[in-house]
Amino acid sequence: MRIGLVGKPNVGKSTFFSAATLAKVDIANYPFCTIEPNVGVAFIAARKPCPCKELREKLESDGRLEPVSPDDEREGSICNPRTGSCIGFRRLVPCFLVDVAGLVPGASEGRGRGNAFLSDLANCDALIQVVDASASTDIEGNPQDPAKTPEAAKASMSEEISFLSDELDAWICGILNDGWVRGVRRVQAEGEKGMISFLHDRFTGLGSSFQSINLAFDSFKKINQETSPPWDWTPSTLKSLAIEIRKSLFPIHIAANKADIAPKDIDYNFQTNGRVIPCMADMELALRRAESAGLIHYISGQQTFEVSNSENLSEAQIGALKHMQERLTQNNNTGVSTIIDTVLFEELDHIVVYPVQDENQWTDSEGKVLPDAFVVPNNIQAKNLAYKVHSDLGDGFIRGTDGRSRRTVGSEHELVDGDVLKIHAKN
Ligand SMILES: Nc1nc2c(ncn2[C@@H]2O[C@H](COP(=O)(O)OP(=O)(O)OP(=O)(O)O)[C@@H](O)[C@H]2O)c(=O)[nH]1
Ligand SMILES: [Mg+2]
Repeated sequence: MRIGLVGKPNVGKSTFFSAATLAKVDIANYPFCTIEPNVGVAFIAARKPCPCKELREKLESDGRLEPVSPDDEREGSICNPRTGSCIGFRRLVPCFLVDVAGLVPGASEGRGRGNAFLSDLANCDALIQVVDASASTDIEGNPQDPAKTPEAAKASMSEEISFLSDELDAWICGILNDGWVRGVRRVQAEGEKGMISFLHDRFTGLGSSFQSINLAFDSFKKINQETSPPWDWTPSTLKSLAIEIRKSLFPIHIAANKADIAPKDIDYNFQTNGRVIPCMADMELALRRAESAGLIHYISGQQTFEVSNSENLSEAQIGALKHMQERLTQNNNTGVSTIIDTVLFEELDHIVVYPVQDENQWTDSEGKVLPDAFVVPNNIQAKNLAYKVHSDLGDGFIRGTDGRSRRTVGSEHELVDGDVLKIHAKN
């Protein structure tokens, strides 16, 4: 799973990236600070509590485990995650983020870093467009006076949103145009099937699947008024096909960043490409760093944090923390993990499942409890999950055992969020 961070320069993409991944990257108040893309892993909380909660309850009721002690650093969690972590049954699962260079109008024609920027997005499953809710930067990312009214801020955000989708559309349209003559020949020979396989071939480099191309082509057919055969299609018909392909390959949600210095009372619930979620990336970064340094206890996504040891803090630090708490109270949270969570679990409809080797103890061969948490498409079939764990496990798949009901399940059994599954396979 890979989410791309896109947008004009100087909006806070790298700040968002660094806050979410805690990777050190260059951040600066001038355009094109980032040139080569940064790739990192963000850890996001699974929506359901880790199954180690049920395991603990069972062990406690059997008298095999003492109740959680108040000084337990893991707040009751008893799993052993191989990646990520679990505290208080809040299981963190990995999601790749890509922070790319800023895009400027004309990128698809080679301005800025041109198509190279766009290729950085090729393998992303979804995009988060970071926009400047404060309008303190112009469309090319140069600092300017911030917007004074909510209307001005919204107009500026809308301009950013439409310029970015225009650039993506132009890029996709270019790829489409490039092979169109060949594509049309396939349509002449094979009809619609030829069109679908042409589009699929054309966009595999961008991560297309038959499913995504079919979806795009179906919605294109609904809006396309032109009845002529594809070899006679006008540029504007091709453009509308490109738009549907873009929507299908790159669903976009909007992080309205710098909400801390944006005009008050902006209604972020406006109609656009995707959902708009107000963000304060640099506050998230400051809080996450303070948490790492042991100064505060902060759980990303929450509206509040606790100061661990105020004696070690300077006056200035205490003042800054107080200021951040006020902002957090006003805005609910920093928005950073909220938007990743929305993209991962709602837009991309993914779930978290736990393959184990022992269906009774929920352990692997070394006795590690619930070591793996896989982020997979909702309703994934048991055999497909086996392939994600290891290709041998998929090839040799015999059956599965549901960790809760202990029932045997077949290769086509569909998994739901939080499932624990033992996979039986030939060696
Ligand atoms: N007030 C405020 N400033 C922010 C926020 N997020 C980032 N910034 C500032 O915005 C400026 C640009 O941040 P970057 O993260 O470098 O922006 P970018 O989008 O990666 O920029 P390029 O790499 O040049 O495209 C820096 O001065 C950040 O400190 C925020 O939530 N609020
Ligand atoms: Mg950057």
